[in-house]
Amino acid sequence: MSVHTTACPRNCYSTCGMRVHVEDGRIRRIEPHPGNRATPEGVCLKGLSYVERIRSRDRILEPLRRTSRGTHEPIGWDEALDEIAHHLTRIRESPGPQSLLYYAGSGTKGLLNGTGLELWRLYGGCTTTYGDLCWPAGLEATRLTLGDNRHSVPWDIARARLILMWGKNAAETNIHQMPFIQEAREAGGRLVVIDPRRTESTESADLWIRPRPGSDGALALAVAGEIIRSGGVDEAFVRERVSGFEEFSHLALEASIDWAADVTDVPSEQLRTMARWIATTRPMTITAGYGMQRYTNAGQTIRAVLALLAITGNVGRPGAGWVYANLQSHIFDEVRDPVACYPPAVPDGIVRVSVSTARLGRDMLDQADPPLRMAWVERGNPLTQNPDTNHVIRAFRALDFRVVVDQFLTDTAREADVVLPAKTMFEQTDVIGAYWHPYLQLRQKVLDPPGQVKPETEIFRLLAPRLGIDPSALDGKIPGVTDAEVEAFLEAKLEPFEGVSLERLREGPVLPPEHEEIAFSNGMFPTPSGRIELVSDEAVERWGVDRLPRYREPDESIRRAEGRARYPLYLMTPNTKNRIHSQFGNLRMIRRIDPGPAVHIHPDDALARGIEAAARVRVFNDRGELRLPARLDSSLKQGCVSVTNGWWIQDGGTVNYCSPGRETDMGHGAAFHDTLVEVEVA
Ligand SMILES: Nc1nc2c(c(=O)[nH]1)N[C@H]1C(S)=C(S)[C@@H](COP(=O)(O)OP(=O)(O)OC[C@H]3O[C@@H](n4cnc5c(=O)[nH]c(N)nc54)[C@H](O)[C@@H]3O)O[C@H]1N2
Ligand SMILES: Nc1nc2c(c(=O)[nH]1)N[C@H]1C(S)=C(S)[C@@H](COP(=O)(O)OP(=O)(O)OC[C@H]3O[C@@H](n4cnc5c(=O)[nH]c(N)nc54)[C@H](O)[C@@H]3O)O[C@H]1N2
Ligand code: SF4
Ligand SMILES: [Mo]
Repeated sequence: MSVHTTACPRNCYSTCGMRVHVEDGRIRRIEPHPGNRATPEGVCLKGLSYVERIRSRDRILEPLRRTSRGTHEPIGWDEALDEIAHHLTRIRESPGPQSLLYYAGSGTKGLLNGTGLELWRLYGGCTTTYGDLCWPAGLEATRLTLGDNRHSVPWDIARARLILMWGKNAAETNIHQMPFIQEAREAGGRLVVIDPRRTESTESADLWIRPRPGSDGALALAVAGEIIRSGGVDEAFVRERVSGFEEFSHLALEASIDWAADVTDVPSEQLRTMARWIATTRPMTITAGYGMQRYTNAGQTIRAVLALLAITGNVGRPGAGWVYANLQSHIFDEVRDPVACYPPAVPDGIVRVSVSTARLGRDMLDQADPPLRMAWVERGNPLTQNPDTNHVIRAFRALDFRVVVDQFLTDTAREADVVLPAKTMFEQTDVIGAYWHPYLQLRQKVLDPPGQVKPETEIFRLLAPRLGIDPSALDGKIPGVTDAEVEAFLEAKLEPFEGVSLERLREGPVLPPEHEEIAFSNGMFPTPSGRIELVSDEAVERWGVDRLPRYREPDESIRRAEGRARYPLYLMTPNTKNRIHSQFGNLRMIRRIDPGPAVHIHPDDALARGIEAAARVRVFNDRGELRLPARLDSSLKQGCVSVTNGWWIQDGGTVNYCSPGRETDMGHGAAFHDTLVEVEVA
């Protein structure tokens, strides 16, 4: 039996540190790594399901080629790579290398993820995406306000006396945060959860506020106004650390509680209670999720929510602060600098960054000079996960040739001409960061890849000579194929960072250099004014929004007459405990718990439509439709329906048939939740 340090690389707040016990080439046990102070409880059910996942009989173990019947049959690596190289060489000549779309999703974390783009640069170029499906409106709003995306260590929230969990369902999506919140509550702290749905997180709340979707900006402004009126402002802090308070306070004072109660559909009394608690309780931490920043007004919403911390002096102090994204461990990539999410102002002539992730389908179809001919997809399942599925399908089908690298025959892989088998987290060593806790961790190789599986870096090494790329050009850009070469490559990347080495990472999680336990405790904010900015000229210049976080209805809203008339219901598509987006749901162990998609609808909304429990219904709008069973559910806010995100088309339909290919107001995020639908008996 050997025991290895590793970490779960899913796009998940927790990024659990773990120790795996391996015997006879099999994982026998997975236990928490004691060096990760944020995840002492160990992995979730998904983590345990890796034992099934890596050996699943549905796993792709060899390259596959699509047949004329639309099924996939095995082919050898040489044949697969020769065919791919043939098409790549053909399109490089005409219409040019940028007719290749390189699409990389968030299926796994790792420093080696960057090697793909290195290959395409050597090939001659490609087209790729900008923006992100996940969190960028909030990242950008945070950067504009605080100057940087970092927060205090996860266990600091236990010191808060008031916690606002805003648009987040940590009990399902960040399970390791809940014990720290519980600790705060046991010490007398209070928890307010702001979510239109009743969730496992709202169950522990001392106050549960359920706003109409997309209206949180109005809520935050009115609560700020009430705090200002009641004398709850930390004047010394505002004087020293905040810029734009005067202007902001005019805006907040205009936003009356009665106005906000009407806009948000939250009783005035609850808004007043929330304001009173904030005005009188210190320290306060706000832990904000990514759900509420997938609206067309979301960046401005996040700015308004951040203002509640700024005016009450709840930044840079123990137990206080903004828990959104802690990018302190992102020492390598460019996520930290959200400008990397934007299309470059000056194109480099090699990589064309011209496709918005949020508008993937339409933008793919619209590319010209050259138009797109071919796609290479890795770590992503855009047919299921990107908005406006019908356009995404059309755009993929309009190409000459598609390559998908994945572990399973996902909806996107099914469209591919060639599918290449992907490694799992246990089959190649890599270094990963996290976005909630601060640790750098080693995702260590503990098993050889099964069947014919090869890690992406090896695929690139094999493909390069077929594209006429001299192998020496890959040095320092793509590691060699042996384990020792991969480790040497990683070691060289770690070299500039003091105290971070493979040797130390093999022992356990490592804090990044210059780690800040309490974020912004030095009172320095890297904004233009050096202070927390409630007014932002950059917001105007870059995004064309108001310099103040003024409230605006989302584009798709029942308060806009044109929306309400035809499609009166909000389609919510939250994340759920036993899957990460489109991953895990195909495993038998998970299926047993969550066998298929269903739409949850409030009994009154169901009654008004003649929908009975378990009836088959059609959820639809102008963009598309889903047909699935209904579940009557009084935990939903009336006027909202909900289908969990991540179901495959082959399971009964992705929720994104109905969502719009539309960007958020800042950061080039995807406004998934600006989605109104109607439901009827199918
Ligand atoms: N188990 C599990 N964990 C995950 C993931 C997963 O798929 N499964 N995904 C990971 C990833 S990539 C992400 S981005 C995060 C996402 O996890 P979270 O940050 O928790 O975000 P969501 O689940 O999208 O939404 C959270 C809550 O926001 C609520 N919400 C929706 N609209 C609004 C609104 O207008 N106002 C308010 N106040 N609330 C609203 C929803 O009802 C939902 O309960 O989780 C990560 N962790
Ligand atoms: N309607 C709606 N849509 C949403 C959301 C929502 O809340 N509502 N959430 C959005 C959010 S926050 C996110 S982050 C995205 C996530 O969407 P995606 O970025 O597409 O991520 P996943 O579905 O997690 O994984 C994509 C694929 O990566 C594969 N994969 C895993 N590891 C590897 C590997 O090592 N190599 C390769 N080649 N492949 C691998 C998996 O098998 C999986 O098929 O979805 C977004 N879509
Ligand atoms: S999916 Fe998230 S909670 Fe589960 S093991 Fe991985 S990092 Fe931990
Ligand atoms: Mo995400």
